[in-house]
Amino acid sequence: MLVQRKERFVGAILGCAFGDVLGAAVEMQSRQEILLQHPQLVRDFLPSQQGLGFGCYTDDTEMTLALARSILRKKEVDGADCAAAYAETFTPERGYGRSAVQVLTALQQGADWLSSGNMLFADGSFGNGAVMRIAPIGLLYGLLDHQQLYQKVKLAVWMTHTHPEAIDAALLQARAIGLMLAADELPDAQGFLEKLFCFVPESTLNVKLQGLALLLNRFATADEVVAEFGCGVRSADSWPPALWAALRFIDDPEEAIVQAVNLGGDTDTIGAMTGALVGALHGDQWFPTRWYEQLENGTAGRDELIEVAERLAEFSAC
Ligand code: R7I
Ligand code: MG
Ligand code: MG
Repeated sequence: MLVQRKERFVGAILGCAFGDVLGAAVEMQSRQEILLQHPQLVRDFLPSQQGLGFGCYTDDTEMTLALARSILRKKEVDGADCAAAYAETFTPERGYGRSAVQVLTALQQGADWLSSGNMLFADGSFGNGAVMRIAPIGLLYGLLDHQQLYQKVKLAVWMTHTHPEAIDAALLQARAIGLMLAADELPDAQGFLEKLFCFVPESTLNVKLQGLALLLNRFATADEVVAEFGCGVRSADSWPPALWAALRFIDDPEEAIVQAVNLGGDTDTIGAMTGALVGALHGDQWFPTRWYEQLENGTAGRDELIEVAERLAEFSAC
């Protein structure tokens, strides 16, 4: 497997966008509801539920792009600048979480990024808004040692997510993306998970990872994955299913994203997280033409996503 580094950066960022758009039209529908309407699974972009244009991405990709832009302009992960970038980019129509809307509005009005993450929930949000956007950190810093990576992740998410579960999930996804980016052959699922367990000892996510290992080991079905994790907006309910789809369909990135989205629940986010993982491994050669052509391509659309991904790759080589 000889996929170039730059292509893998593009794969991860566009993979995120593809999963986001594919899942957005059925976000928060259960797997049963989706299968009833789409017995052959959702495989094509559908008109948006939220009134977004056809092929438009949501907050998952918007925040990923904002994080990437901030790193590129500061040449490092700067918490204050990340917060400013999220606030600048914030488009409420793109379907942000309830607390996220409040936090980003406050940041636009000058709130302090160090304390903004506790506005709605005393312990911080455990929503998956931190992990959904972490791909740029995974691509650039995913193989740093635990403490260094933790600091980068924390700076990128603290203004919206201070809950340990949200940070742990983002840390794991960043590491997983780093591992995918570095892999020169298709990773073995159990070996891959072994490299993640030590990252979050004695935590909710560690227990979830153990469960995921068992499911992958016995080739569990998508229904069993939904029964085990729920696939809701909570970080610990949605990130493990995204990793399941990536590892279970590791040789077929399009199928991995399709399977992720059709789990139901937080479909755009699960799809986005799976897309970033498989894209970091497979690069850009697998892109389905229909997804590529239909992805929005106005301001901050497909071409800009590709350009930012390529600039991240160049920055990583410095
Ligand atoms: O985490 P966040 O950015 O949301 C991301 C999700 C993704 O599915 C996106 O596609 C988008 O649809 O939103 O936004 P938050 O508002 O921080 O968290 C999302 C939701 O998680 C909240 O609106 C709450 O319903 C729930 N939640 C909590 N509920 C109770 N107690 C998050 N933290 C808590 C909590 O501590
Ligand atoms: Mg979304
Ligand atoms: Mg979502």
